Amino acid sequence: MFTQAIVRTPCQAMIDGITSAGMGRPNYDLALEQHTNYIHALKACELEVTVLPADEEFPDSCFVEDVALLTTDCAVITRPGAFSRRPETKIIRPAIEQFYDDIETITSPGTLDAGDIMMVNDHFYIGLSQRTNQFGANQLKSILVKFGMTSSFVRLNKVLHLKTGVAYLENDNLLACGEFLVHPDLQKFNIIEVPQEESYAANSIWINDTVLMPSGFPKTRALIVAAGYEIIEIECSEFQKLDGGLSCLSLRF
Ligand code: CIR
Repeated sequence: MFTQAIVRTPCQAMIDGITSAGMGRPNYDLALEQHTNYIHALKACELEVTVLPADEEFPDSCFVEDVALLTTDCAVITRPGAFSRRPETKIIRPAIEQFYDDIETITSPGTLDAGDIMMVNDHFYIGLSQRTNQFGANQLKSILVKFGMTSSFVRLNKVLHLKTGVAYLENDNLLACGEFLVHPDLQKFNIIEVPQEESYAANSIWINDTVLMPSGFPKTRALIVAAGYEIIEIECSEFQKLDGGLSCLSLRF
């Protein structure tokens, strides 16, 4: 179970955030409204939510998931692969210090975005991506070993982050699409296959037996309901325009 979440209010500069989506610039007011609804959904899942203030210096800073990995035993501040996002680690640290005594860090030449990390109990799948390199992955593996946790690497080729394409929904259920459907290391799970035309819905999140998913993906919704989950749908079009999704917008622990 998770009890806490950390989010950061989107800043107006988000309209200049990094993107490859080709969907146009986000509408800031709509993004704020969607973010508020997101916070309500986290609270509806029994989480206490720490809301950090918008920071105009960092357009992508609402995507807090990438700058830290919070486990039951340790916190790790990452070193984001995108140069413009590296200083976001400094502004997240004070919030994490409220909850963790020992904080580990990923250091140069390592890069790692925690959007590439999928937690399955005490095992962590680490995506090797455009943002997470082998140095960063090796560093994280060593940190996790110190705390009795294991990890394995998953190379990805087609999407930004590992969790762009997979979401662990607990109880051995894995929501997956695209290249991850056939990945040998993931075949041990009950795979819930997200249809290609709904691939954005693979970035859903399990929180205390409820699945938060983006709205507008009826086939995936039906599959998740059939697997026995309660669902909360959230409109997140403005974050999709920045290659972001529901998981990226919070740290849950
Ligand atoms: C970026 O490119 O870094 C942001 N525009 C989107 C980050 C999305 N984060 C995630 O998938 N974990």
